[in-house]
Amino acid sequence: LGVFLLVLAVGCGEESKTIFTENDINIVPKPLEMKLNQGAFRFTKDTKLVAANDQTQVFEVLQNKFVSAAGWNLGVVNTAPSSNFVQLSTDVSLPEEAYNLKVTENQVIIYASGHNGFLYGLETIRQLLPVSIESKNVVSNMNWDIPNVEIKDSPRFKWRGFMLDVSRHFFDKDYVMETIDQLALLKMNTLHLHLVDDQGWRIEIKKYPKLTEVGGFRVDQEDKPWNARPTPELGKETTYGGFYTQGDIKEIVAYAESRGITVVPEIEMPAHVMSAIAAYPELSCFQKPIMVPSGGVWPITDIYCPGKETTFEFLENVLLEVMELFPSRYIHVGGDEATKTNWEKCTDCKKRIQEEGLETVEELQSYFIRRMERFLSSKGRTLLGWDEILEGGLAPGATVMSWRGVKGGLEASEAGHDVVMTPNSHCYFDYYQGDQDAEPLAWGGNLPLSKVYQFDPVVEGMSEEQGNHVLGGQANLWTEYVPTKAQAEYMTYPRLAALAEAVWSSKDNRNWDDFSNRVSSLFQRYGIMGVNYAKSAYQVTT
Ligand code: TNX
Repeated sequence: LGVFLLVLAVGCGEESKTIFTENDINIVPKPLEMKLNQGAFRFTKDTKLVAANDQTQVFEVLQNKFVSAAGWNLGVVNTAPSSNFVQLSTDVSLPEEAYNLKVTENQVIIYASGHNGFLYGLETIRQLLPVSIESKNVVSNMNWDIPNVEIKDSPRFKWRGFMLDVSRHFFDKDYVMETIDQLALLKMNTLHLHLVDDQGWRIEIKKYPKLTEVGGFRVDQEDKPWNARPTPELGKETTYGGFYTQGDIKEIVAYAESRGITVVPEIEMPAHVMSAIAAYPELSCFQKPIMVPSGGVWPITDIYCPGKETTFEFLENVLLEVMELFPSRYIHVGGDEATKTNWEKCTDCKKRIQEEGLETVEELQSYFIRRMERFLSSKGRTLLGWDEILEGGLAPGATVMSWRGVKGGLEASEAGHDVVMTPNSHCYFDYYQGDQDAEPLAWGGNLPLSKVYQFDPVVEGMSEEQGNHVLGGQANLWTEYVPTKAQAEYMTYPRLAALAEAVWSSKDNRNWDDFSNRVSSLFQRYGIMGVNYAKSAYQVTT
């Protein structure tokens, strides 16, 4: 009978499965624990995806991959057949975002307590599959095998973020969606959108239409160093701009949610808001008409006036619309780089200082942020701001994003506040990643892949208690010198992979040589997906 079955199997065209070794496994970020067993599971056109009805959406990414790369529409069912299936199995004892994966000859099971854990288990399966799974065209003669493994995995930090500055240059909805896909591949869970800055207001606010009609567009000026548009016609003024409608935002937020990602909006205040003041000059101290600048303005003195009640009414109305659109617990209010010379001269500001018993304009900024914090917390949200919000006294309940190195993070966590670490030394993707003469124009600085890899959100000098206040880390892509999607991808990948591992993997599992081996498989995936990653990363490993 044995011989008969063997002949039958060969006769049916059953090829032997791939034999995997440790070197074939290139998961980024590195899982917590992994054991490679002998044998493999083979996906076929009959493989079933098994889950309860309310979980089936989780399969979307893998399903789409198989449709494109294999031409198979894998069936989704509620109960497992006897073999050849991938099943989601709820295990409430697992922490949020954790998952266990067990691959055997005939079945694959992902254990998790909820949505994100299942998503991450499936992203791991995607990375265990041959890189051709990323293909947009059907690849024939492929064996879609994955090794028999047992993986136990969970993230080190709960905030694994990426910020995209859509103000200095505008990136359309499609690019934001693509970014979400790339974040999901790396098990990142937070997309911070920098929606407001001097150079452009990028979110529709129904109550104040001029914010986008006027503030969403600028006239490029050739002599401005930040005017890095792709092809400005020399000698001619060109209008540059764009914004997301509320409909676009709803689509982005829903798509991100389906991929396990929270979108955190940033509405800058009191500075970096010339676009808003260009639209509504009454928001500034002296109501001087200004234009949306096309390039850098320094110092930033055209800022909101905290002397007038109408400024706060405006901001509260804006935030009400923003909160309607973004379910995120955290609302980022910026707070950085406000030069307060107008506040020193403004009668309303002086009056406010006196009435509130304040002494300095720094304390007036603190008053400003505290008011916003009270407003946001009355709506059940948490205020998040750049580390300048520490100046003049931090608002109770505020969370701090430490960007000017780690000082702000140390100080805020010491005072018992939560922090997100995003020090420019390790997290600023607008910095050069290789030899400045060979690289395209960038902001400055030097941040090769290997340095991103060294990033640790918990820094020297933090007590255990302070460490517990570190929610995680985040990379920021400021786009003064990033005019196109291709350039944005070039600055983001593969550095985002290094950052993802820094915020996901355990400290013990982090090893640069091991990472650089694994990342080459990711390069192949980026290549197939058409992502313009920085190939120069190969040359800048030290
Ligand atoms: C500082 S980081 C800024 C941004 C610039 C960036 C350039 C921060 C809160 N403010 O406005 O784009 O440096 O690296």
